[in-house]
Amino acid sequence: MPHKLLTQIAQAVTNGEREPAVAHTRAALAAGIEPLAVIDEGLVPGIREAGDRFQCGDYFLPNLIASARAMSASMEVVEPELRARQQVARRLGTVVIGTVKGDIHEIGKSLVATMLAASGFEVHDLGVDVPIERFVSAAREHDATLVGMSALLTTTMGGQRKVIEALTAAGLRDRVKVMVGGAPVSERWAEQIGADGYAEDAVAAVALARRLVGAGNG
Ligand code: B1M
Repeated sequence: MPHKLLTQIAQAVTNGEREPAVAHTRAALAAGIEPLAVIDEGLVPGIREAGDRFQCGDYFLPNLIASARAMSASMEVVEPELRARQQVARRLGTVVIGTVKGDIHEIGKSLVATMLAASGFEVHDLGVDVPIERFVSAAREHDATLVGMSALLTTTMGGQRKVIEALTAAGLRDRVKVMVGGAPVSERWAEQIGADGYAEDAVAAVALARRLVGAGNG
């Protein structure tokens, strides 16, 4: 059974209660609960419940926005803790990451970016609603070893394929590895569009990125 504070965090996020969500998050960290557990067992179940309620018509967009704000505010509290726990001396590679065009879902992408940075990658986060060409120019500009794309909507997933095609057209595809993720994305989709890998969550994304740059599992 999850710790009471984690249940309270989840409920506050689902209810879109920003101050309580932040307060419970601080309390959980102060109580010694690991930052990743705060995310995976508190914040994420809370936002997923809001999404489920939205899907079945119990919640409207303003509810979803309030939940997302409560989650984002709490993530701001967790992220420094997450980074502080990972002491990494060497640079594993350079990642350019963003959410594809037409898609403004930010939370999961930012979590992946934070975890990659905390694990020793140099990360350039392009934000959300990122045009195809921006991925290409940023990969070139930063001499990226990895390009990461997030998509949360079935209607925007196709943008991942388009970016891969644009990287190929720009002559960069054999220099960068491409990883994709996001709720509607799957291993099969990654294969179909010619990506180098798919990760289900932020922890898996770090393992995948390490594997793609040949850094092992350590
Ligand atoms: Co939207 N939304 N949303 N939303 N939203 C979903 C995705 C949805 C499934 C909700 C639902 O109906 N159940 C649905 C999509 C349906 C579909 O296409 N199949 C949906 C919809 C319909 C919409 C709108 C169209 C609603 C509307 O306007 N009518 C609209 C679209 C806006 C747009 O993008 N153009 C919209 C808007 C919003 C908000 C703005 C209100 C808000 C986002 C706020 C923000 O990000 N700043 C929002 C939210 C919060 C959600 C849900 C509830 C939660 C997403 C989230 O943050 N999850 C979501 C429901 C759901 O996913 N169950 C939903 C928590 C996060 C930690 O998980 O993002 O999955 P996630 O990221 C994970 C993994 O996927 C993975 O690791 C992350 C960490 O573990 N991962 C990667 C992600 N990216 C990766 C990249 C990688 C590797 C792994 O490598 C590069």
